[in-house]
Amino acid sequence: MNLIEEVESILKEAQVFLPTSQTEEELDKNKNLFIGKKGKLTSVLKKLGNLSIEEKKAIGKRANEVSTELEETVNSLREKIKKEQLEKLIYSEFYDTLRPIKSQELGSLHPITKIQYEIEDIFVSMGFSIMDGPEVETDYNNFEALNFTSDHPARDMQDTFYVSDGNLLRTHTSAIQVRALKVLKPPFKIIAPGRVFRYEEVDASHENTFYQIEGMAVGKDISAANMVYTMNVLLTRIFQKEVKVRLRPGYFPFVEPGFELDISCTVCEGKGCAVCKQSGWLELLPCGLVHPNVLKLGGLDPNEWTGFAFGLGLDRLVMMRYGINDIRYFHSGNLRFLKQFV
Ligand code: FA5
Repeated sequence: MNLIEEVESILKEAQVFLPTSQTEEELDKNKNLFIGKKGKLTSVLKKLGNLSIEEKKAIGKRANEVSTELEETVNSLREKIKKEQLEKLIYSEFYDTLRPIKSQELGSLHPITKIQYEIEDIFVSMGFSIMDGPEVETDYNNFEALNFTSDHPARDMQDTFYVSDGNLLRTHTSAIQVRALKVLKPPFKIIAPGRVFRYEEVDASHENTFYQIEGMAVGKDISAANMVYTMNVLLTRIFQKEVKVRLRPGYFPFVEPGFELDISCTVCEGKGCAVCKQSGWLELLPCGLVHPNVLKLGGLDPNEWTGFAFGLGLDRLVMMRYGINDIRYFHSGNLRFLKQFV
């Protein structure tokens, strides 16, 4: 084989061999076998020494052409390898979010959230709007504007977590009454569900973090009868039956008159248990007519406007509905407990 034939055979061999490369590294290694410093083409050129100038020129020219052609082959093979690798990567990382999953992998709403949504529906059907407020509140919204002056003894009824900047973790959703009076034009009817915090000794019916739903209606000639009717609609729809309730006087600085609506304990059917502290009754729904001072601080004339307000303890309502005998189950993370409500 003369040298020009050798060059042609190197070209042919390379064109068959280079496409077998699987990776860029392999391709580079294979490329060097043909057109690298120690490659086959270079070793042919090393043999040119004894040939005539014309022959050297002809073989040199052809060797250059072959080298360029192989360089182009390598470039296009490199692109092909890159594309294939990208496709492989995309395919291996592709996650089909719509593929069917096992039903037991699904989570579900917490029983407190479920009842919250139910209550929201009941109140929305009665024309109430839903309001929200922050969990870290000002002393003014949580106490002062609700007629608790700074030295008011009623502040002791709600042991409070204070934040270092003087704000506090709201002890009740009543703080949202103040926000409602600030931003809404009467007449209005709102409910405001939310998480509240108290520095409480935890027991079967007391948590330090629990849920309330506040309600407030402000308008002309709103009376206690409107309030009792609204509470009755709520409880009948939640319990799906007549539940025994009692109304007794209750004291809250922001309502006058104030009431405690108690419900006959559904855990022990009124006989007495740890949840109702053996009394047969559970304090569930404090309520009353909005105090004139609260209306005044909210910028309304109490001679013109009246209203009612209530603060429902959501955790205890859920306990009564399902006969749960300890409030601590709710945040225990006990799946056997939670799965009962799926
Ligand atoms: C209040 O929080 C008043 N803001 C309610 C109110 C609103 C009165 C509007 C008048 C007008 P009280 O501290 O009683 O009131 O709490 C209300 C309800 O929250 C209670 O009836 C009870 O169901 C629930 N609750 C109170 N403390 C706890 C606790 N530590 N753990 C679980 N639930 C609680």
